[in-house]
Amino acid sequence: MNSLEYSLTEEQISLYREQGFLGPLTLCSSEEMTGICEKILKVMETVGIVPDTQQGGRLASLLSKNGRIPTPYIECRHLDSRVVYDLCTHPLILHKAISIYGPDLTIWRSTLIDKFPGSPEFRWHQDYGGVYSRGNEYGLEPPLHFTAYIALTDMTVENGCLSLIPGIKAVLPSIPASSDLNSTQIVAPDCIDSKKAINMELKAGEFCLFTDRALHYSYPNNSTSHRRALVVRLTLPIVKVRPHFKGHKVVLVSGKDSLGINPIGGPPTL
Ligand SMILES: O=C(O)CCC(=O)C(=O)O
Repeated sequence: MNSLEYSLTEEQISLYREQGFLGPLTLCSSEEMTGICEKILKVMETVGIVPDTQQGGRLASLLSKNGRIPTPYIECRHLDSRVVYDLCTHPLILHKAISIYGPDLTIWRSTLIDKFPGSPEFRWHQDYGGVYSRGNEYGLEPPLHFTAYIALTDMTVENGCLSLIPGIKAVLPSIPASSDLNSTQIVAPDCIDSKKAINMELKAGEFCLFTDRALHYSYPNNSTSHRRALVVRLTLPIVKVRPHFKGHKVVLVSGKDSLGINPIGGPPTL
C-alpha cells in the first residue's frame, strides 16, 4: 500500500470539513484488534506515568451523576507502552490526519476508555470546552486539536458508541458538568438538536476522526460486555501544550517540529 492509499479522498476531506467528523475508517481487522486489545488490557493492569489523581481526566466528570471511573491507568499510555504507541501512530491514522492537517503532527494525549456493562452515558460536549476552558490543566495555545477514536471492541448503540451532530463549527455555550471546581464543560442543553445526530457504530479495528468542536455524546452501555476505545488526541507542533503532569511530553509523530516550544518525547522502549 502506498501513502496515497492510506490518505483520504477529496470527498472524504470535504465531508470531514463539512461534518466535523469522519468514519467509520478501517485500521485493521477485528481479529487483529482483538489480539491487540488483549495486550492493552495487560498494559492497563500496570501503573503508567500519570498520577492517580489525574486518571480519568476531564472525561470522568462527563459521566452522569454517580458515574464512576471504570478503570485505572488509562491516561497517556502511549508514553510508556509500545503497543499503545504503535496503535496511536498507525500509518493508516497518520496519513489520513496528514491529508487534512498537513505533514507536521504531534500527539499530546491519549486515553483508554473501558465502558463497563451498565456504565452511564457521556453527556453532549465539545472537546473544545474541556480542553481550553479556564482553569483546566489541558490548555493548548492556540486552541486546536483533533481526535482519532479507535474501537478496540465492537461499538454499538446498545453498548455505548459515540453519536455526533454534523456541521457544528462554532464553540457552543457550555456549562460545567458538575459542581466540582475542575469540572469540564458540557454543552448547554438548549443548543443540542439530537434529532440530527449520527450514530458512529464501529467494528473492532475501525476508527473515526473528529474536530475539537464536533458535538458528541456516547450512549450508556446497556449490554453485558465491555466497550473499549483508545482515544488519541493530536495537534500540530506550533501548538504550545501546557504540561499536565510530571514527565508529560508531546510526541512528534510526523514531519518536523521547527519551533521546539514543547518538551518532545520519543517512542517508549517497552
Ligand atoms: O468513549 C466515550 O464513550 C466518550 C469519549 C469522548 O467523549 C471523547 O473522547 O471526547
